[in-house]
Amino acid sequence: EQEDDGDLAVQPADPEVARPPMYKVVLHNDDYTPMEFVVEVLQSFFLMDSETAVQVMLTVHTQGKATCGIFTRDIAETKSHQVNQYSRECQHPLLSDIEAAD
Ligand code: NFA
Repeated sequence: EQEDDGDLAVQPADPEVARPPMYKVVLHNDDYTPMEFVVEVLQSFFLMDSETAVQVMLTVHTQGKATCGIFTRDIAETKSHQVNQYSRECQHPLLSDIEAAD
């Protein structure tokens, strides 16, 4: 007889199926992109509130780079590509890339 799991997701036995590899989207500093453009990018592509976006932007500015978010590989690649494409369209040199989170 079938047990009722209450429609909760039943986790598979293999932990690498339950927990896929995660990737950081890393934003890099440059000398030309306006700070307010970086804040706008962080708010629109990574759904940060304005205070968090300013903090992360200043970390990139002072440390050279910072993590904007951690996602599965497909999502991380898409976000990074969107940021780079939008920045290029706006004629700013701002760049992101991805790196394995663990
Ligand atoms: N360093 C840039 C400036 O002084 C600001 C910046 C911050 C650029 C974060 C890229 C990323 N205008």
